[in-house]
This record gives sequence, structure tokens and C-alpha cells, in this order.
Amino acid sequence: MFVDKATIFIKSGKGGNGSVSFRREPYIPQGGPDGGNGGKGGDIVIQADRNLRTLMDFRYKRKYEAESGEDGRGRQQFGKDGADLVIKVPVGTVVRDTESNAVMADLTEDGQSFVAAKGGRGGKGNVMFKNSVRQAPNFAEAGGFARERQIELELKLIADVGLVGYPNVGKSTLLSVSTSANPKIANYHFTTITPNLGVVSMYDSSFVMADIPGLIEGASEGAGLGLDFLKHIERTRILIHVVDVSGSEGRDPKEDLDKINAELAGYSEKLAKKPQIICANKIDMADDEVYEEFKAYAESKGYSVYPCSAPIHEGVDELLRAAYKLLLETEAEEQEETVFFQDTKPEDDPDYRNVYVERKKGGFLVTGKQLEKIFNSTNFNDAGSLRYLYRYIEESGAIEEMLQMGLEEGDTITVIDYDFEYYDE
Ligand SMILES: Nc1nc2c(ncn2[C@@H]2O[C@H](COP(=O)(O)OP(=O)(O)OP(=O)(O)O)[C@@H](O)[C@H]2O)c(=O)[nH]1
Ligand SMILES: [Mg+2]
Repeated sequence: MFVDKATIFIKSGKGGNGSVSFRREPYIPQGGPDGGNGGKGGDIVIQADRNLRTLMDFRYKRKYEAESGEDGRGRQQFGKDGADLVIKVPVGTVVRDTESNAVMADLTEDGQSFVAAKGGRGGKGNVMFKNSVRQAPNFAEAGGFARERQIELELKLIADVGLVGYPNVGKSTLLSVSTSANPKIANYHFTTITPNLGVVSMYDSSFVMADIPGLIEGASEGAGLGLDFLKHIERTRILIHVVDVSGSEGRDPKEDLDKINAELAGYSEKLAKKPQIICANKIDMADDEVYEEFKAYAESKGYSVYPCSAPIHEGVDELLRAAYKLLLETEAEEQEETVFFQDTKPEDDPDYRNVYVERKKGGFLVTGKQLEKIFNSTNFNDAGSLRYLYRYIEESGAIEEMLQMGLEEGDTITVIDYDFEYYDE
């Protein structure tokens, strides 16, 4: 099965906490601070790789987490950085942030990559906070938060020329004789169920051609296999419309042309407007009169018609040269307007500074994002550090709020997950 969409969950590494430590050596009773910095958390990197063809793997593994940074240690030992996690995706993958639906990246080239979730910064150890006034800093910085988000991967084929037409008209045969691609070819409908790409060499240049499953009436509304693949075709610059002019399945080639074009138009205006030339295939089996009538009809609608017999390579070179010429005349189409993703720092979150109070059994629970950061850098063995935490909570208005909610002496106040007993100072 061809998987062209997947939603995964990614999480970068948290930054390691800075360390609070003091030098201890014989005969030096009061050593200076020597707590090292925490390591940086690993990034989640997404990279395009031309060896991948589908998003299949993402159906089985949906969670991706980078390594956290190590905490700093005494003796000025820095914590190790967490390793980045590189997620490889096929070339042509568009990555969106599912929450905002904004595009984070459109990976169109082999090796192209971007950071989808940045690792948290390493916290500074207490050695970094020493200055002329503060000789013995008793605190260190907590490591930066990990970032987590859900992202959607969508694979869009990148081809210059798209082959469209009814099933069994010879699209795959045409691809197989024009390129080194080796698609399955057989005399029944929907032989092709996943798109195939091939490179057509032309003079000293080349272009990419995509063969998609056959379209049938109603494809633009989901009939057959067509719908899933019309969006790939939307990204091509021109179309080769393959029509079986032998009428080998009892259909009228003129009607085939109109019906498929109606489906393209039914899907989008963009598809309807895409420049198109016609491969009048199976000419070896066609009735001259039927072919002439078809040709006149198609030309009256403004299409150029190229008679072909794909398996014996007849007419194929003329068709490909015409396609190449049309490509040169067709400007690379402007991409639809995309909303690009703007990453934010945790500190920019409007909720970052809010402190929340809720009642719980025997007391109150106090939470908040900035509070959590300060909490993580609190040294619970140090009065100064604890006072700083308390003052932050007081200044946020949380104590006042709890008093109004009925806070009394002796009640437990749980900050994040640490219990204090409340006494009016
Ligand atoms: N006589 C003749 N047979 C052809 C020609 N082109 C293709 N065929 C045959 O038509 C059948 C279908 O060819 P495919 O290339 O698989 O057709 P398709 O359009 O890719 O079909 P789907 O993948 O099912 O949509 C095969 O048996 C081919 O050998 C042609 O020009 N002349
Ligand atoms: Mg096919």
C-alpha cells in the first residue's frame, strides 16, 4: 500500500540541569562553587533522503524522542549534550504542525533538513553565577524545556510531467519505454496502484515523469483509486493525457478525453488549466477513420495529438520532445500561498508567567510554567534559594488568592510536587 500521509509525535531532549556544588579539598574548608553546566537536549531533525519512497515506516512507529542533556556535576564537569534524532523522510515530504496546520518545511531536495523541535538549553551550573559580590552562589539554572508537538508528514510527488488517462490505456508502458523505470504492466484495470516515477533524458537535460493509477468517471469524487493521486498530479507542470484510440475496450476515444478532463476540472481549477498534450496510444490497433476523427476533435479543442504505439516505441520520441518543449514554455508554477510555521520559545507562550492555584485534599496545589522552571532550579537545602521561590509565588498573587479561598495556617501548599506547610510570617 502506498502511504502518503502520516501523523507522528516528536519530542526534543530536555536540557540538563546546572549543578550546585562546592569544591571540597583537604585543608580548604570553604571551597568555591564548582557545579558544571547541564548539556543541551537533542534536537529532532527531519531530513529528506532519496532512498526512501514512502511514509510506510511511520505507520508502525509514531513516537520520536531525542535524548536529554545530562545534568552538570561537581568539579566543573559539564553534562553531555543529548544526541539529535534525525528522522529520514522521502524527498517531496511536506511537514506541517498539526495544531496550527502551518507548513514547517517542504523538503524538495535530497539531504535537505530542518529542526522540527529544538532541544532545551543546558542550565548553567553555580560556577557560572560567581561574581565579585556573590562568592558562593547556592543555586544553578534548570535545563530548558523539551519541545513536543504533533506533526503531519505528507508525501507529494515531484514530477514535471504527469500521465493521466483511463485504466489500461498504456500509461505504464509509456513510462517503461521512456525511462529506466520498471512499472508493472498488464492487460487489466488498475495494474498500477501506486505512482511510479521515471527520468526522461532529453538532449543534455532531463525531466521527471509520473505514472499514476488510472482515472475513471467519478474519480474527482473518490471513485476508483484516482482521488488520492490527483493531488500529486496537481504538482506537475504539464500533463500527457493518454487515450486508447483503438477503442479496444469498446469506448469512444473522444468521450474518454472529455470524461477524464471533466474529472480533472472537477478536482480543481488548477488541474483543469494545466497544459496538456495527447498521446493517442495503441495506434497499431486503431482504425484510421476513428483515429482521424479523434484527432480532428481533440485539435478543435486546442490539443496537440501524438499517435503512439508505446510497446514498440513508435511515436514516443516525438511525444517526449513535444512534452519537453511545452515544459520549457511553461513557467514553473507559483506555489499556492503557504502559511509558514513560526516557532516560539517557551518563554513567549502567553501562559508562561501565569500561576494557577487549585484546591486539593488538605490544602492547595500551585502550578505554572515559569514556576516549574524556577522550581527546578531551586536548591531545597538552601534558605536563600527557597526564599526566592517563595517570593516568586507571593508576587504572582497566588498566596493572596489562596487566602481568599480559605488558606489557613498549617495547610499544605504543594508547589509542583513538593509540599510546604503554610505559616504566616
Ligand atoms: N496493442 C497495444 N497494446 C498496448 C499499447 N500500449 C499498452 N498496451 C497494452 O495495454 C495493456 C495495459 O498497459 P499498461 O501500460 O499496464 O496500462 P496502464 O494505463 O498503465 O493501466 P493501469 O495501470 O491499469 O491504469 C498492456 O497489456 C499493454 O501491453 C499499444 O500501444 N498497443
Ligand atoms: Mg499502469
